Amino acid sequence: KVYSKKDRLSTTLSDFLREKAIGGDPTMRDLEAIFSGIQSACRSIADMVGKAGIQDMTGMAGTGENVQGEEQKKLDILSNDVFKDKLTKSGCMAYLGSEEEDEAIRITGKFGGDYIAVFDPLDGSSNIDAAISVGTIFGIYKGAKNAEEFPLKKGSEQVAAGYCMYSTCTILMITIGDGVNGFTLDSSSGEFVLTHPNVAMPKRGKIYSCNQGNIPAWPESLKTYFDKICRGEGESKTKYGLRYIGSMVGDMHRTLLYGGLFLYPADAKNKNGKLRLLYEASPMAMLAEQAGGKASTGKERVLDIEPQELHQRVPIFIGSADDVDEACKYA
Ligand code: AFP
Ligand code: FBP
Repeated sequence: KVYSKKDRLSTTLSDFLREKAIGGDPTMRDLEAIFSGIQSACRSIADMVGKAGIQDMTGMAGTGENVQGEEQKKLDILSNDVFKDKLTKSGCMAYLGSEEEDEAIRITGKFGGDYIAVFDPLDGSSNIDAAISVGTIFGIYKGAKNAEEFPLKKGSEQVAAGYCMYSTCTILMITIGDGVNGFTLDSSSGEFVLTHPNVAMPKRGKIYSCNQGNIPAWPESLKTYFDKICRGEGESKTKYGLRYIGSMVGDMHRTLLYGGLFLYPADAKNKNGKLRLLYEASPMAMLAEQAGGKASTGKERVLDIEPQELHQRVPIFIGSADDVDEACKYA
């Protein structure tokens, strides 16, 4: 659908989803309920992130390390609680898998449903104390009602995915498998308003985004690729510039809008890269593909990976289609 500026700014996320559910498709009706929970959780997290400094919510929780071997911040825990609560109350969930929980959570009883949500409630949380952008990432799957164990599904089976970025404004970017649309939180009405309809990533960008401190541990072929794009000697003959926040949501938001390449390859220390397949790589890969881009491990499409465990890591090359194709030749 093509939106005029007036249409777009009068379309909230709830309107957008309700319109899609009007045909009576039961999955769309469920997604309406799930996204109602997600937007409510994101509103609360945005509020907490904004007030972290004045409400003593910066710093470590003192709970020790999570299953990733990372110290949990106070806001990691609070965001996780909010996200779990709102998703559960959607009444659609069978399982929840969170970065902050060792094991997946089974939802039964009156709130139990057929869907799986995997999420990182506050990704990039090491940036919070410096008031730098952070975000929530999520992927939604269907078909878990009768599953005895947490069903591990390929990213290509996601029925929806998205992220919410808490930055100069709060933006929720979503896909339900028919393109990517972005909604900005209007803090006066509390509504997410359609500000980024039908997002299309440029086929080629001129920005790369990676932790350059890891380059000495990269494979030699990737170092060659990197040298080439920095000198303007890559396939596009453009000299690339670096932008790296260290908060995947922020780095991916820019990549979706401006194009370019975000990469976290395997290196000598991080044999499978750093980013988590289920609640970082796969949701972002679905968004990238739905916006015309690509996402690869360097060897295979991220969305084709059969996951082995909830917290599995994968190398990732994601962004503009031509940039991902070029980088993968050196991966
Ligand atoms: P934190 O949530 O611990 O800050 O990790 C964020 C993250 O998983 C992802 O958002 C970034 O892209 C990536 O780590 C940055 O990792 P480096 O610090 O190794 O560059
Ligand atoms: P813009 O306001 O045009 O984005 O420029 C920002 C800036 O002056 C500094 O904030 C920033 O440190 C620098 O440019 C980045 O420059 P480069 O693009 O060369 O890395």
